Amino acid sequence: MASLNVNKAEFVRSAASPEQFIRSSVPAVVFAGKSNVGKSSVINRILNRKNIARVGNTPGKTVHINYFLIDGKLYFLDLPGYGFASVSRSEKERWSVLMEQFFAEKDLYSLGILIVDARHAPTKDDVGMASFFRQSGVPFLVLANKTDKLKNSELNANLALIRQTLDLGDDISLIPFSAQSGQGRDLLLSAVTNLI
Ligand SMILES: Nc1nc2c(ncn2[C@@H]2O[C@H](COP(=O)(O)OP(=O)(O)OP(=O)(O)O)[C@@H](O)[C@H]2O)c(=O)[nH]1
Ligand SMILES: [Mg+2]
Repeated sequence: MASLNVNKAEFVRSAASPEQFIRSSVPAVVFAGKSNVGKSSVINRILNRKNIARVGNTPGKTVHINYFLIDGKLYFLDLPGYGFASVSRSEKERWSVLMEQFFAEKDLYSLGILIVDARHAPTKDDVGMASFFRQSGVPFLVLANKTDKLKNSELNANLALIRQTLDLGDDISLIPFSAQSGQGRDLLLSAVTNLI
């Protein structure tokens, strides 16, 4: 298997509009999910970094598409989160325009990672995002993040509910994950390393 040195990661760019999107033959992984679900934290965990992707207690911390280049071989894209009720209307509008522009263009990414909250049933927006990924034809997988906040006895039932609500076929991986404890990191790392 190819090797990826995750300790060689750099922030490259924050894209606020299509002319700033990176178009390259280097494979790219997008991290999508509702605001505050832990997209930036998952990236930090994979990269063994505290805060290369900025983490916030305030939902809506990530507002642009942030590009990280890993070992010169792979991009990680930290997307702004959806579904945060108390951001302003113009802010939401800006978000949806940017996301539409991003997802309307072909070949901007080669693997989608949808992060949902392991503790709860997926939201309507999560369901929409999963169905979007499914229809795009680009491979994707789902992380159920924040498992550290669940009892082991609750986890299996929640995973079944997530699988059912998002209508995930048997071919789609659903990985229990904790950006806090590192659960699931090895599985995710091997999935992204497969791209290079
Ligand atoms: N307990 C626990 N907390 C987590 C985990 N992952 C993230 N968090 C916390 O959840 C909050 C949000 O994390 P972020 O990584 O900023 O979430 P995000 O999805 O990038 O949020 P936006 O950029 O606003 O869309 C922070 O307080 C994190 O410390 C996890 O696995 N376990
Ligand atoms: Mg973020």
